[in-house]
Amino acid sequence: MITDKNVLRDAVRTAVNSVKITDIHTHLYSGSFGDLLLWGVDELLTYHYLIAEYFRYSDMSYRDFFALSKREQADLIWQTLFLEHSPVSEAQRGVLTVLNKLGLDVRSRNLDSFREYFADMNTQDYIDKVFEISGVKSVVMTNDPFDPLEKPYWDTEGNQDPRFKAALRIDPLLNEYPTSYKKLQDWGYQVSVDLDQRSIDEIKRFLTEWIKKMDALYLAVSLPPNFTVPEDSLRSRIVEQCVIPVCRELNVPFAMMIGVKKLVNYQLGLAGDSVGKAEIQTVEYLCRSYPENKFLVTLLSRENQHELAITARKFRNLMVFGCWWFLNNPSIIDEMTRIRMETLGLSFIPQHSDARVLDQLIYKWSHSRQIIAEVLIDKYSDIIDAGWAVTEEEIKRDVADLFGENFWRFIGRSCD
Ligand code: FIX
Ligand code: ZN
Repeated sequence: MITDKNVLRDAVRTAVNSVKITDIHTHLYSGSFGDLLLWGVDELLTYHYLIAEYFRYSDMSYRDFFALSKREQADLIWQTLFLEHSPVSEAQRGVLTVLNKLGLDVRSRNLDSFREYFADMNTQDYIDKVFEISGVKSVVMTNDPFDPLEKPYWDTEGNQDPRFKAALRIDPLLNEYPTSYKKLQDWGYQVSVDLDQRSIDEIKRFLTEWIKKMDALYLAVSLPPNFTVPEDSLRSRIVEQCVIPVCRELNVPFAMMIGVKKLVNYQLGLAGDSVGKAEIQTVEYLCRSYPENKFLVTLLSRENQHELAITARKFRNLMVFGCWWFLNNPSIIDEMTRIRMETLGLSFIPQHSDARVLDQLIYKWSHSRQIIAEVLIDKYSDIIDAGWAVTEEEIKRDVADLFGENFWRFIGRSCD
């Protein structure tokens, strides 16, 4: 039994640093998806987070920047954010962490030498290397049949790498039905824009067929701050009449990622989205009205986090996850993890990476492991001060729960 604080600190850090992670939300693809999988230093440098940060210093026109090659964009970002200013933001620091953990001489500041490291790298070998260094054992992809670049892969060989799991992403169906219904028609689903009963049934068939086709672990959507159910809207009707019944029948969670204000600066593209406070009463309504359904929820606004944790106390069919996007910064990860652990104990999923570039698994998880470990040390210390004692096995159990088992248990599957 551990009661000594130094022994505790070592035991927690060892457990957190060695746990194999299930990363429940990413934008990565297995090697089966060809060029859809992004990796390497130029992809790291042109991550949309860094593009937004680059324009803080640049008066180049958006059009001129996006007309440049990826290499030319990376050169500009490296020069501006790393050489002309110290790279202290989380996304800037992340690039350094990746290069450092790959064993490169970061202090050389020689971008071309970093590029040489990747020049002859084989994709599959690099996937193996990144999984090894990051300590990730499974990632859940974001799989969108409405994406014309991705759908052909699912219509042929699909995913061949068991480390990469699928999640069916349905933003166009829920947020743009008046246009996306035409694609469903093209694919042979008898739907119409007025969402009659036949359309309801056919949307359910689409969801069922694609969840099975992908072996999707959950159904996911990102939603605006004003997302409301119930309301007199196509989205609300599709959620309650199609998504909820199919998810219940197939026993897959509905993952709601709420709070995105799309393209507040449309000229920035992916980097142009922003944040707004969500309506927690919609989460309450869905969890209360559909107790047989399971809901994975992450909210984008810092101001939503305490009420989301409290809502999870009210509904056992709600699993809170991640420090999403603009929240994925050390100061906020620390705050959110403390709020959640003090409110929910260990019954939540503290983090996901949202990685868009394979290499980001290395930094996003290295940084988060460190923060979550320190919160755990404080919480174990508090209960030791109250006369409790913990064992090394219990620490490993708790850490395994936070970094994967809570997810697999919640969805009712094992990490096969
Ligand atoms: O909707 C989402 O899955 C968001 O995570 C993305 O749209 C966003 O661009 C992102 O990658 C944030 O980290
Ligand atoms: Zn995402």
